[in-house]
Amino acid sequence: MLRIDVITIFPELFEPFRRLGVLGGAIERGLLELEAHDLRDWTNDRHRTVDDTPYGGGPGMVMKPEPLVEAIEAIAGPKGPERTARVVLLSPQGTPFTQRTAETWARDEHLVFVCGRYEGIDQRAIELAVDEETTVGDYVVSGGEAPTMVVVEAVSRFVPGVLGNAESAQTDSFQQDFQEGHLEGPQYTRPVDYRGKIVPPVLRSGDHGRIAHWRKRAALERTQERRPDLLEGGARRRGED
Ligand code: JF5
Repeated sequence: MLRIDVITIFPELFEPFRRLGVLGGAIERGLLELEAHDLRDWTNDRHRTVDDTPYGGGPGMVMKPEPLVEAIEAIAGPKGPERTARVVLLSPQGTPFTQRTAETWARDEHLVFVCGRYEGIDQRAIELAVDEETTVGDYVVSGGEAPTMVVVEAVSRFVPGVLGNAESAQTDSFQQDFQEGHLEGPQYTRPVDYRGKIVPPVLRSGDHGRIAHWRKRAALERTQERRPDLLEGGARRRGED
C-alpha cells in the first residue's frame, strides 16, 4: 500500500480532498493512505512560529528550518540511504512534474510532500531533509497545497486498483495520445445538434477507417496550434531515449 504524508500549515485543506472523489474511494478501499500534518506541531514557541525575516533583506518572510526539518525527520526519518520515503518539496524552483514522474512515484511505498508558503524556504532545510524539488507549472501560487493535490491525484491514478480496470491510467486515452506526443482531439456526445452546432458527420458515418483518419488529423492540428512544443523533437522529447 502507498502511504502519503503531507506537511502543511493548513492541514484542513486536505479534509474534503481525502474524503471525496477517486481519492476518497481509494482510501476507503485501503489502496492508499493520506495524512496531512500541521507543521506548527513541530514548533516550540508560544506563537508556533514557522517563518522569519530573510537574511540580506528583501520583501516577505522565509520558512524557518527547524520546524520543517524536525517534521520531515519525524515522518520520513533522517535523509540518507536508510530513508525509505521520497520527500518532495513543491516549489516554482523545482524540476517539472510530468506524467512520467507520476508513474514512477506511484511505485514508491512512501511519499512525503512538503508544502512551501511565504516567499520561500531556508535553503539549509532543503539540503538537509528534502530529496526532490518539483513544480507543477511555471506560475506562482501562495502555497504548495494546491500543487501537492495535483501531484497526489496524478500519482494515485497509477496506483493499481484506484481507477478500476476500464478506466486505468495506463489505457487512458490521454495517456495514449500523450505517449505518442500529441494532444487529444475533440470529443462529442448527444444531441447531434446542440444550439445549431452539429457533430462532425464523419463521426456518425460508421466508417471506422475514415473516423480514425479524421481523429488523427484533428489531434495533430490542435497540437500544432496549442502545443507545438510537443511536436518538436519527436521521440527524444517523449522520453523514449
Ligand atoms: C510555494 C514557496 C512554494 O507556487 C508554487 C508552485 C508552482 N508550481 N509548483 C509549485 O508553490 C507554492 C510558494 C512559496 C514555495
